[in-house]
Amino acid sequence: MHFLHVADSHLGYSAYHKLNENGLNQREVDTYNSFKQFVDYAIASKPDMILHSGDLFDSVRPTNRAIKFAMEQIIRISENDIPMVIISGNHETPKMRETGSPLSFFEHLKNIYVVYKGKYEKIEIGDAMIHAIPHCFSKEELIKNIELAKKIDGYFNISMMHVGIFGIKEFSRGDFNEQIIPSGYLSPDFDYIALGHYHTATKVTENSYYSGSTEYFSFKEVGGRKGFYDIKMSDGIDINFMPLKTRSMIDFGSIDCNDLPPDEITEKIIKKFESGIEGKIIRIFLKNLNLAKHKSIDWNKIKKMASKSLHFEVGYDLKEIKYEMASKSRMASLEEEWRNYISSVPIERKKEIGELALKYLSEAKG
Ligand SMILES: [Mn+2]
Repeated sequence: MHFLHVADSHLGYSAYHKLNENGLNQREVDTYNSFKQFVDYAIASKPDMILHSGDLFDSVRPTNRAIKFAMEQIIRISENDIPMVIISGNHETPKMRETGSPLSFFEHLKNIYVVYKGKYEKIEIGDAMIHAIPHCFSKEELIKNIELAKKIDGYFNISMMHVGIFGIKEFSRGDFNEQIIPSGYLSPDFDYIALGHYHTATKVTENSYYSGSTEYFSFKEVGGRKGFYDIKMSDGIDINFMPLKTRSMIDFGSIDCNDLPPDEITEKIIKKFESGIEGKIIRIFLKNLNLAKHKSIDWNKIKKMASKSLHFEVGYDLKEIKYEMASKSRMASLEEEWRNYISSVPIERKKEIGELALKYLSEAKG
C-alpha cells in the first residue's frame, strides 16, 4: 500500500496587500501553487490513494475562484484513477449544519470520498480500511465517533482526524472552533493515524503524524517544514516527508531598543534586510520601544528598503505603542487607501482613473 498524507491546504486564504500581475492576491495564489505542486507529484508518483486530513478550504464559503481551482485539481486526481479521501476540518465546517459543506461539491466525482457530515465513516480502498473522522459539532460527538472507529482484521487500518492534541506536548492552533483531544485517543491499534490541523509536520506518537500545512499561514510556523508524507506500507512502514516549494517567511527576532538612539534602531533594522528579503514575508520585533522614540525612527527609509519584501511586519511589546499602532493601522484616509490600491493594480489609464476617483471623493465629502 502506497499513499500520500496531506492536510491544511487552506485554499482561498488571502492576506496582505500584494497583488500578482493579474491583480489577484499573491498569498491566495501561493496557496494554489503549493497545492498544485502536490497534485503534480501525486499524479506522477501514482499512489494507491491520497488522504487529505482537513481544511482543504480556508472557509465555509470559499470564493468561486477557490472552488474552481480546487475542482480542477481534484478532477485531475479523479481522472487519474487515484482514490482520495478528504475529511472536513474546523475551517470548512459551518456553525449550523443547514449551511452545508463546500466539500459536498466533490462527492459526485469518481474516486473521491468526502467525509463532512460530523459522522465517522469507513472507506475500503484496496487492502486498506480508512477510518475517517470529520470535524464534529461538539467534543462529545467527536469522542463518540473516535470510539466507534475500531481496527478490522485483514486490512491496513488507517484513521484520519482533524484535531489538536494535548498530553505529550500541546499541538493546537488556538482557533475558536478547534477540537482538542487527549493523546490517549490516538489508538496504537491503527497502522497509521493521518492527522490534520497543526501546521508543522510532526510525529506525535509511534503511529500518528501531522503532515502540516502546504503553505505558511502564520509567523508561529516559521522554521517548520512545509509539505506532505509519502508512505509505503507492507510488513513495516516507510514514511518520507516530501517538501513543497512555498513562499519564504522570516522572523528576524527582536531588537532591544532600550539603550539605542532612534538612528541606530533604523540602521539595525535595515542591516537585518541584508540577508535577502526579496519576495519574502518578514517580521521584526522591537522590544522596549516607547512612543517618542518610535516617532524618531526613519520609517520612510525602512519602508523603502523593505519594499522588495512581499510583506513587512513590526511587532512591539510595550502597551502604549501597541495601542497606538493598532489604531493607526486600522485604516488610512479614504484618499490614501485609494492611492495605495490604484498604484498596485495593473490597469490602463491609471492616472486618469486615479484622479477621477479622488475628485469624486472630495465632492462626496463636500
Ligand atoms: Mn484546522
